[in-house]
Amino acid sequence: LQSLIWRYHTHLIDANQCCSIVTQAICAPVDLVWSVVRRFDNPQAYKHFIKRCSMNGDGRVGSTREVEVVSGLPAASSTERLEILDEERHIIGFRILGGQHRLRNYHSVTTLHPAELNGNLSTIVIESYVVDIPEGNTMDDTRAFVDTIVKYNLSSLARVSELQVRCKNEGNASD
Ligand code: A8S
Repeated sequence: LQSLIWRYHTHLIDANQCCSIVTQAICAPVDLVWSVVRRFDNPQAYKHFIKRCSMNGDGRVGSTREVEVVSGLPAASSTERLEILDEERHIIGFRILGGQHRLRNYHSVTTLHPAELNGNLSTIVIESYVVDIPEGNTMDDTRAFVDTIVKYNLSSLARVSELQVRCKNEGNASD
C-alpha cells in the first residue's frame, strides 16, 4: 500500500500549483466500488455536480469526455482525458484539457484499496490532485474549493456503493 501511494499519489508541482489528497472509507467491497469508479463515460453516477457526459473514444486511455456541470457553480463544462485505467490494481486518473471553468491543468488519480471495517469487506478510496492556482486566488482558497468538490464526490460514491450492497443483501435474503 505504501509503495502504491508513493507511486501514484506523489506529484511534482510548480510554484503556481497546489495539490491535495482526500480519502474515503466505504462499506462495500472493492469490486463493487470499482464497477462505479471505472466508468469514465459515466461520472455522473456519483459525481452529482455533473449533469451530462458524452465520451469520445473506446473507454481506454486517451479517450476524452465532455462533461456539463449543473447550474449554480462557477463552471459550465469540462473536457477531460483518461490518463490511466488499471483494472487489476483499481487505479483511474484523468486530466482536464479545457472547458468553461477555472481549473487549469487539473489532474487527479484515484486508487481503491481493499479493507475490512467491522468485519465487512470494505474499500479505502484515495484521491489526489494537482491544479494551477487561478490568477487572483490563493493556494488555500483553491485547495478549499477543490477539496470540497472531491470530498462531496467521494461521499456520494460511498452512498451509491453502500446502497448497492444493501440491495444485494436484501436480494439474497429473499432468495
Ligand atoms: C472531478 C473533480 C473536480 C471537478 C470539477 C474538481 C468541476 O467538474 C466542477 C466545478 C468546477 O469549477 C470545475 O473529479 C469542474 O470531477 C464541479 C467543471 C472541472
